[in-house]
Amino acid sequence: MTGNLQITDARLEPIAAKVLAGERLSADDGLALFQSSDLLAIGWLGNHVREKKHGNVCYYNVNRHINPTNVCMAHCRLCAFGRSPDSPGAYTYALDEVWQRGAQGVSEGATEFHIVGGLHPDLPFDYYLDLIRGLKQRFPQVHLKAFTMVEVGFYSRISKLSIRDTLQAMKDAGVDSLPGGGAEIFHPRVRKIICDHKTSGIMWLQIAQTAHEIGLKSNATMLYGHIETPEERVDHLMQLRALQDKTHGFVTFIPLAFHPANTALAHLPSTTGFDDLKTIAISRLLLDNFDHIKAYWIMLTPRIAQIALRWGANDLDGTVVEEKIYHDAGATTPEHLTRAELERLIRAAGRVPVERDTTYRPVDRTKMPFPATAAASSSASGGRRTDGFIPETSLTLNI
Ligand code: V47
Repeated sequence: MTGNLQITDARLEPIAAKVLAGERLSADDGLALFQSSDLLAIGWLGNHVREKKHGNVCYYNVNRHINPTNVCMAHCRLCAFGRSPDSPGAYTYALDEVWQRGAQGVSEGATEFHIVGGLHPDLPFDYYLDLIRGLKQRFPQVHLKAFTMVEVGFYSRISKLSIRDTLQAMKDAGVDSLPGGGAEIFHPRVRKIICDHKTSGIMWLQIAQTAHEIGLKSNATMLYGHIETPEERVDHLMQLRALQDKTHGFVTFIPLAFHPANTALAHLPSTTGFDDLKTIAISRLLLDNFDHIKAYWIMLTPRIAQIALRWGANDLDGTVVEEKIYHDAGATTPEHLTRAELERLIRAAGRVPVERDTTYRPVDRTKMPFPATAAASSSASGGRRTDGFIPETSLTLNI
């Protein structure tokens, strides 16, 4: 049809024509793409849109994940991370532990803390607000991307504040934006099976809308590769696109491949590389109003994430350092890639690496050099050092 594009699935011809004309795709187009096996044509189209938006640049960031607790009342079937309070392996960090992890992150040059955790039955909302205030006070230069829509819904319940007031309190404490987790698949049929006690899809979208209305940007995700149908994937993407038309508050979309190990859905197979790449490309094509599509290397593996940079993705996420949600679910990827490793992956894909902050401003390391590790970590943590793991039973919470 054009240049290098070769289509073997004739059903993709009209879709390709629309993409090349810059026209919005319909839900039916999305379904046809998911039903097609023409991976090369779909990838070519995803890449076409990606290059129109971002040229040859691929972003990454230096971040640090902090998961304050894995104690969770939701007991989602999809999840291997959450624990009951008295289960082996249950933990909750005292606030000092969180700040110590923050100090470690800063010593590694982190520009972002990505903070998410379980729905703990006993922690008050003030624990989370103090956590944020403490991090902001100690590390004002670091962007706090904290708490999913699901956590916000839970905090609103325990604090008896409205969603708007809960979000406002988080913002006043120092939250800068929200990560995209907890979206899963919005359709109630799927939610009933994989996360029946979790915030509904409608509620997730309402909380995101409210966050955007009070000036908090957020990301969005889609957990795919379990029991959802292609129609339910398309529905999910269409609902995100419709909200983005209203608020323009989403920054990045991250398709998350389901990892079944150690979950109640362990009998399901893992996603395939074919599906991973197709989902990245189709997300890029359907979400025309999202600036960024992230190939989260932790879950895709660095190898597939690298290929995704030519299938529609323009971001690899970050250095991460400590990851629990996927590794509890059997991920065999490393928990940490250095900047040099991320840059090597990007360059080897023929892209130009750009370190970004959470708002996609380039980070200039000549102006923001890496601090000396020992000094930063001991001054910010008062010299205290533990292995960072506190069993729930022996915990003294600083709240
Ligand atoms: O909300 C949980 C998913 C999410 C499993 O916003 C699982 O920049 C696969 O949202 N297999 C958390 N997925 C991760 C997340 C995220 C990651 C990276 C960047 C950003 C961002 C957000 O992980 C959860 C859930 O959807 N999840 N268990 C599992 N077994």
